[in-house]
Amino acid sequence: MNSLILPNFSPKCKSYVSIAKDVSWRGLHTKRKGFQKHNGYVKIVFVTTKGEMNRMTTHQGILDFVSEATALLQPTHVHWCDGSEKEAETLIDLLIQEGKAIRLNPTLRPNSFLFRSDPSDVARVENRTFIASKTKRDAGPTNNWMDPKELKATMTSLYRGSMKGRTLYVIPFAMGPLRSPFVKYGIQLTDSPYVVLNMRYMTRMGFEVIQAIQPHMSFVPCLHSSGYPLEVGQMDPSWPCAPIDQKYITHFPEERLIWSYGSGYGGNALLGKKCFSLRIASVLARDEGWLAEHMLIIKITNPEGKVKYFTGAFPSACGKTNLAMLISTLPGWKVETLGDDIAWLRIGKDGRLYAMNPEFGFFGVAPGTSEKTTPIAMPTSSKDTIFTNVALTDGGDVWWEGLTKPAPSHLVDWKGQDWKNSPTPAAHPNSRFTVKISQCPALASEWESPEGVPISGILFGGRRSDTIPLVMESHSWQHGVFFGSIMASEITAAQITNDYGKVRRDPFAMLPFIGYHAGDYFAHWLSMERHTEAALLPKIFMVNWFQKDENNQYIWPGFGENIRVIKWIFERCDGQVSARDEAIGYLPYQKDLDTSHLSLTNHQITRLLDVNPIIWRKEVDSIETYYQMFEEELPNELLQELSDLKARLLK
Ligand code: GTP
Ligand code: SPV
Ligand code: MN
Repeated sequence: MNSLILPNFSPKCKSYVSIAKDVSWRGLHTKRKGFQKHNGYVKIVFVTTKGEMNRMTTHQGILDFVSEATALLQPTHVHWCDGSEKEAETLIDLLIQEGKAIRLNPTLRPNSFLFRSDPSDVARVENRTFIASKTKRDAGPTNNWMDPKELKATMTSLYRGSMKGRTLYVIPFAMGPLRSPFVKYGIQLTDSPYVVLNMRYMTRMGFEVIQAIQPHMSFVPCLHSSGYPLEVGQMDPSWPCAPIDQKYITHFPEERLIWSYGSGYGGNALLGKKCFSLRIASVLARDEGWLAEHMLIIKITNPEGKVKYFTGAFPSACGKTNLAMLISTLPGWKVETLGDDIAWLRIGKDGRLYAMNPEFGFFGVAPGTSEKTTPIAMPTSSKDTIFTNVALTDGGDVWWEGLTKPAPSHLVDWKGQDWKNSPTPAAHPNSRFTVKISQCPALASEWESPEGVPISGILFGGRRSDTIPLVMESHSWQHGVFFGSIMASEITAAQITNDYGKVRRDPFAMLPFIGYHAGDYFAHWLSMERHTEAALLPKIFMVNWFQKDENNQYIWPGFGENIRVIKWIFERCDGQVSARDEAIGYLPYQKDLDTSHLSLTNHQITRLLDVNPIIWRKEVDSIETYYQMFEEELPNELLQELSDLKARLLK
């Protein structure tokens, strides 16, 4: 262990010193060696296994950020996270002691824990998520905008004293492998030990990271408070958070700054994920000429041993993790994982588009995950896993809807209540598991390649019970960007809203994650073609595993069988198969889509690959209406694609 509690005090920040004087350390590092006088300030020295260090960093920006935030938040303790095993153990012991975590049966699920969130704090809160760019125009029509000055004033008063009675954890983290030229750094301050433990799996975090942030390097300051200060004698709930109207998940894109208040859950609180790697990173990407996307990354090997890499953008809870961990049902075809949620894409020296996963772990949806649907997820989460809002079995293991049939006769549900075949779900529909990506047995060996991997094809998808066929390919890059811009999906439990199941447009699966004007974002996607040769860019496909029949049943078996669609896509990228040139794009000839040994009727296969002009004319009308929100900022190329589609449908 090498941990250090307090940095050298910045002489600029007297308030920090006064707080430090009050520290009586009872928490994590009991081996206090003593107080020392240093330049007139009190310095606390702790014993660490790497010897005595009097600071984690000399980076003045980091020191100032921590000390100014400390003065505002007024925590009782400050803890600089080193990311060590020992530190994680200490934190989990503390959480168990406080009744905030449950240790699962170590013989069934070693070193794994269950957390139950407050029932009001179960997913990202899109209507409390803000892009506070200087002008409203720059946030565009898809974001909630607030004036940055006004928002800062509101939040500063919420933040003031909001860590009273709590420890402030300083989490140095990196998005991307440390040796990658594209790595980006962040410093998250949080009062949630649950967040620390999750960040430790989801990002590269701790001592090595802070050492890597050289004094001249920039970092994204990420401030997170659960919004539940503890006054003396006050009871600490098992999941501290603020009421919904006091939750703020906010981004200041010009300053590359993230402020989050009041929620402890997922993308609201693990700030390296959606806030940094998508919302802020999309702004960096626009300025620097790359793409930050809500995408999985997979490696496909065909029976001849030929390898291709693909990315896939599907909205939340629409199958990225499942596809990333697919086990092929076709002999000789293999899928390996490089990422399940976020990809950063850049044009490489050879002109091809390369993808890198900036994350270090999975924060996967639990319900629907089973030996049958996602066999790889089972060993992945068999140990060293944090579960949130799943059910607890009498044997001290976890359970969720879809894991086994029938359900165990008795469970404790995600709210901590007895559950016996009750009609309400035992696990919350957005319950999740957090694990290091390295625990995935299907991980591709090149997952940490510093430059990323060259992409042959991009898949866009969503939940559509009709309209979108099983698979289609775009006519061109521009037509592919049109595909991305018109993506739509039925709303899932991954976001808090009253509109579950309703179809909404979710361009590029990025609706809640584009950190600037979506019209500019479309233009940025179109511009990639100008930075390389069109032939070197990936081909773009739209897929839909979710078509339903008259009885509301999925027609396509999905999951492992999706390899059949991937095979067609692979072979299209290789120029091995031809395609039907339809009004909406290139579609497979039935003979080229391998449906052997599936119990699909001819009628069903035709239906899956059907283009219904009547439905599509309605779709065009709906796209026209949707496009209006972008006004003058909608790139002409997309309007052109829409009018070309309309003309083709009328032929
Ligand atoms: P986020 O982590 O929220 O960004 O989502 P994700 O895209 O990684 O979602 P995930 O893969 O965890 O999606 C889970 C849901 O999609 C579960 O309910 C699965 O049962 C369902 N799902 C995934 N693949 C398929 C499929 O091929 N067919 C059907 N019918 N359902 C699928
Ligand atoms: C999503 O909702 O797309 C997720 C989960 O991946 S969260 O990190 O909570 O945003
Ligand atoms: Mn996601």
